[in-house]
Amino acid sequence: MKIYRTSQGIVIESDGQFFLSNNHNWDNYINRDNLYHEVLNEIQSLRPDSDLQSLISTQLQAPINGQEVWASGVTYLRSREARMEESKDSGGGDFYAKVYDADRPELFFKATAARTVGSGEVVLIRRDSKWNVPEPELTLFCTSSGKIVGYTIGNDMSSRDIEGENPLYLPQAKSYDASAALGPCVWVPEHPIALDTEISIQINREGETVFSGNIQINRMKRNLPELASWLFRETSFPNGVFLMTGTGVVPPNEFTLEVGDEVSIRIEGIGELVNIVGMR
Ligand code: DO4
Ligand code: MG
Repeated sequence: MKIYRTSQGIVIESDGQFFLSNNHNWDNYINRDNLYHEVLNEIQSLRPDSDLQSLISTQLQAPINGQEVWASGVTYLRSREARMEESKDSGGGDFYAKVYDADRPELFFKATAARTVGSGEVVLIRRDSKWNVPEPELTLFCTSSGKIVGYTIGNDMSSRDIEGENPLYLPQAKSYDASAALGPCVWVPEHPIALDTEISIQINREGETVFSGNIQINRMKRNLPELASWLFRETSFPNGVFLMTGTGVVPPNEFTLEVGDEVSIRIEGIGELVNIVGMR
């Protein structure tokens, strides 16, 4: 089932039917280890309402409130190659090669809810960067106990020139206003996501596709519970946390985003996250 956050409340989609929850507290709602079964139970006492479908298209919000967004890095070979290329002049390449093979993954703080946008909203590129890309990433929702109960689509917007100049600039390359997009929903399946699930991205500019790519999550070097368990070492998340799991699709080096581009990321089972690129 899918859980949407809208300005009118929490909407549940199950087997093509839509239900409005009586619960309005997003943080309490999603932070439950038995989320799938509890929501399934809840909808037994709710009446389906097909009008809620239009509510989702007009009043959708990012599926985040009191959670933080964290991100994983260099979890796919393609990401390792891309980072090594972009940082070769600064001598930073070795760090990426080492972290790909190390036990401890690269995990970094990405965004608060205030810096995260939902589907249909604008993601930003920085004024002080000339080389920007979206990063399409399967994103986990982990409850406060560390259990993965849901999944969403994430866009880890990144400034490759800032990151490539010096790995210590990573927080500036990755974390700024509207640098994270999540949505359209939190998908809560009965069983963990299938490893042959495909992530795909398309970037359109003035009606033409200027980049597209795809990858299956089984190409990831690490497994999903492993990433979640490293995140929860010594760090607690009272409202649960979103964890982006890294990108396996990186456009060629000559590509950079432009204002007005439309970035569309699809993950089977979850849906589509669509954002327009802007600059302040
Ligand atoms: O080390 C840089 C960040 C890597 C990243 O965001 C990714 O691999 O997705
Ligand atoms: Mg990333």
